[in-house]
Amino acid sequence: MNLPFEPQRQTRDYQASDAAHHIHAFVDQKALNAEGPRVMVRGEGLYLWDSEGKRYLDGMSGLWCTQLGYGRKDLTAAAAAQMDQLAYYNMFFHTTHPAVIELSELLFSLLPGHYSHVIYTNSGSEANEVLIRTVRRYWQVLGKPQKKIMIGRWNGYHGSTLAASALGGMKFMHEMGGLIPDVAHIDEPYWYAQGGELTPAEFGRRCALQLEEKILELGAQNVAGFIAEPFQGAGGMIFPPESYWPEIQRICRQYDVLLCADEVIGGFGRTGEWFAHQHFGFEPDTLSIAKGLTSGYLPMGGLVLSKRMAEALVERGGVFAHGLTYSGHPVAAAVALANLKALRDEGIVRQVKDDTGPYLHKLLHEVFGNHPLIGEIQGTGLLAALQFVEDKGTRKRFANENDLAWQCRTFGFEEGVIIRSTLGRMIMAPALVASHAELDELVDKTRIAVDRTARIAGKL
Ligand code: PXG
Repeated sequence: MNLPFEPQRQTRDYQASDAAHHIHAFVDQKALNAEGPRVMVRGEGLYLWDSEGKRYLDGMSGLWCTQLGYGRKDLTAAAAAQMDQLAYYNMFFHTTHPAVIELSELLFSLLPGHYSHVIYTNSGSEANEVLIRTVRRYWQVLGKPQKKIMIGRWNGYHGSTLAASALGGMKFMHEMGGLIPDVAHIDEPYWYAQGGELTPAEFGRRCALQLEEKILELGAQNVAGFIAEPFQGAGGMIFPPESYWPEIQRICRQYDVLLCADEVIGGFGRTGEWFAHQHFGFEPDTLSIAKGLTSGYLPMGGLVLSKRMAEALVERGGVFAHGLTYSGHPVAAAVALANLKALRDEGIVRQVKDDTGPYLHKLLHEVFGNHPLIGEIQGTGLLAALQFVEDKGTRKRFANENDLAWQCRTFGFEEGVIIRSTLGRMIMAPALVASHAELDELVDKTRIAVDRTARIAGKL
């Protein structure tokens, strides 16, 4: 064991109890029970240790959220101090508290100037639930209550609760009780898989024009908002062509449809900008945030509103019948404040943009630029996807690309690196504090996992 601690129980004992009590996320539970999940017991910086003492470089920041890495003493100290002082209070019935006020001051100092208000939640799914009601309320206040329909994208991901999964475009989630009325979807801008003979720019415009067609089909007078991730995360870390966002923005403005960016993954420095919409250069009306807001140390999310929306809701809206027990929870707020201060004061976001992001992408292009299994390298900042391909000339993908990617992920675990597999793409999103040496290790171990996968795919 290379551990500075001893796990308190045997791995098998943890696994048996886990199997007895848990339904895990997105998994065949019976199969997982037979295999037994890895039991993670410690984290420090970019590294995790499991109950067997094996060390992993976490190339996914947990679930795209531990911007500062694990084990930050300033965050634990902020939580402990706030717990001592005021462990809980709320924002109901005419009360507030300093932790949430100070967090919002800092949050809005980091955001572009046209945002002014936020409704805090405990998660990204909740942020998107709140989004639907807030957007509909906004149109009611403006005297257009029939504007109710939300348009999302196929293969988008906005969370796992009922309305959030309906906004998302994962059909297998819809089939498991995940649909609500007044939601529609358009295609995702995934050029590599769906672009055919079109250039990326042509394809980006084509995908954006689907929004216009959908709005006209539904009637602009019925459409409340369009929600999308600036780049798709869970759906494969897909970056739209450059032509996409300007056209989407034009269409939303033209038809008076709110542009709602889901920044749950893209927010808080991931792309080298504070928010991913800044990287792509568009101006959403709302931002759904979570994950990196607290570096994942405590659950917290929120819905950020533009001044225009907030002004209507505050000045003309009267009572908004909405509230969560834990909105702006003081301990989560104190941790978020410490987290954002660290990201700002240690220059971490700038470092991702100017130094570590370009360093990672240079490495990836050196190692995978001519790799027989990799057809495309996408991403920016500390965010990258490697596309598996069977035939580079035609961009033909493997029929079993999902299995190959899962196999690659398993090889990664064996090599001591955690990378994420999605349909035929391998994703990395390491903590924003990653050093050059850690990025070297991430790419090197990923290369071993990809080479092993290439061998079973007959490409090496
Ligand atoms: N929006 C986006 C864009 C997300 O990625 C959510 C909303 C929901 O957030 P909560 O906090 O309710 O989970 C997410 C969550 C993956 C993975 O494997 C991605 C997410 C969650 C779990 C796994 O890619 N994203």
